[in-house]
Amino acid sequence: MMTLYGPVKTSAGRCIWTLEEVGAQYENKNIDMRAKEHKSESFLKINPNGKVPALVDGDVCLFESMAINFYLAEKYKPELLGTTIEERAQTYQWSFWASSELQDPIIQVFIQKIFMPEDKRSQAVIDENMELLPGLFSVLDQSLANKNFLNGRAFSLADLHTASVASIAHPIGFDLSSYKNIGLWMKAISDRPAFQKYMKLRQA
Ligand SMILES: N[C@@H](CCC(=O)N[C@@H](CS)C(=O)NCC(=O)O)C(=O)O
Repeated sequence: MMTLYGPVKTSAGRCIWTLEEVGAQYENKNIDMRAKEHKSESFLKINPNGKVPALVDGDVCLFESMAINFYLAEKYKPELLGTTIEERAQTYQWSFWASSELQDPIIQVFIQKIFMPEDKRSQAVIDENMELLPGLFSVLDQSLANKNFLNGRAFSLADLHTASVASIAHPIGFDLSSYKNIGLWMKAISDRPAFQKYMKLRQA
């Protein structure tokens, strides 16, 4: 059976969501981040970066959450990649956009607001990154006009990767209510049984 290492409330969460989407059998091994288990000698053999998630599937050992998801989709549910060259291109485009454009400012604010003790918090870092978000979310909102999903046809890893980052807007206090297309898209995603199972695991 495959083993996915890492707590559901970290980047491992998007892999757990994908595992639920593809319906594969898996075990989720918790890694105690507070105890620095991700830096332990045994875990570094699995992911030499000392980060979660990591996936072990027989002889295959992978790090990077989105790469893990591409592997899972290819192996168990290829339609999640898109069914044509054009749809797969959309999946790559949105996955790279989510990880290289949207994620950084969101995570910078998340670190300041959630992890940093109040006396060490930098309002300048919060402000400069929050300022980037309206532009980024406008791009996403406009791209979703008259579409249920990002590739225009069906739910894919484009949606899963982008939504897994966009959903951090709420905990950092960025209001998405004026982005109507994003609201409808998130509602369609939240109706998915695999997403609901993933959310239940997060709340457990
Ligand atoms: N690009 C990586 C990021 C992995 C990552 O930064 N994971 C965090 C948890 S969300 C982590 O393990 N941090 C521990 C550390 O940086 O020491 C991925 O998507 O898998």
